[in-house]
Amino acid sequence: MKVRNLLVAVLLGTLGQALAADLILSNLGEDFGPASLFEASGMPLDEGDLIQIVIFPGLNSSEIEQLAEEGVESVMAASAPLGSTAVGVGATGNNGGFESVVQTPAGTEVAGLHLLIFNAPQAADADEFSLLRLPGVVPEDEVGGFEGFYTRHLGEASVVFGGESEGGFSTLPATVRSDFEYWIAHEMPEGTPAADLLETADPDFDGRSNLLEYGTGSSAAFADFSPILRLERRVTGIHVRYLRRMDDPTLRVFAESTSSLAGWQPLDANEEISADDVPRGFEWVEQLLSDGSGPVFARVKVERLEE
Ligand SMILES: [Ca+2]
Ligand SMILES: [Ca+2]
Repeated sequence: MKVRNLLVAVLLGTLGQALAADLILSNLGEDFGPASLFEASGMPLDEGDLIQIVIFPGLNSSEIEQLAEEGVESVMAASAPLGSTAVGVGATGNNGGFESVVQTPAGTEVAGLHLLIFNAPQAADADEFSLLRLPGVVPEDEVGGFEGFYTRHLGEASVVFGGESEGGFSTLPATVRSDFEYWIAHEMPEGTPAADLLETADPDFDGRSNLLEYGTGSSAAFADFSPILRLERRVTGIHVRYLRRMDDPTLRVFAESTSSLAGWQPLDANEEISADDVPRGFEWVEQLLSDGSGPVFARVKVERLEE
């Protein structure tokens, strides 16, 4: 008898571990009002566009709003996904419609549910997104043997990032901040003295000012030893090659040369641009420096344009 009781307890325990709350999300049905999904242009999102259900562990709503303003990369870095679904799935293939069943983690109460909606089947291919907040808490699992179901309709959501109209919700182009102040605040640890955040400061003691690191793609927080400017000898002569930030219109990143270490001149001839194998917002620049017949010096300069 005792053995049998033990077996039942073990079995129940196993069931309890395996069960999880099922979260059912949709924008189907008329009772909840209109809640279709559109692009910024007003067209329904295509079938197959990605909808990611996420939570933001440890973040409050104003911190989440700030992340959304920074762009989709910041949102994704701070969020944890719960399954994924796509526009048209479970909605008889209708563009702009979806229905999704997602299992929440076993044995945990889930609060702060959000929907990330992209205008492409993969986040990396999307140039528009919206972030919607769902009310309520998904309860803990039913440990008595029945799975918990928690149903939410898109019409109950509120916009964190994106557009909203009578017809539903829409994605918007991502707004990625690319200014120096934003960059340096994320490069340096919290509590860094203000003097170390200046454009002219060199908090990692590698001889490169923060502005130079910002413009040429190195880190303000870690000493960099790889050269900013690489020289390459080719049949046509000696070429320079360097990384240049392109997403900040207040910045000018350019190479200069001199044959006498006096009278540096901007190197503006024969510029070749390549976007291969670069961080987002950067490009490789290659320029002919000299035919190799005499001594020549080159350097990269980063300047702030007058506003
Ligand atoms: Ca430095
Ligand atoms: Ca550095």
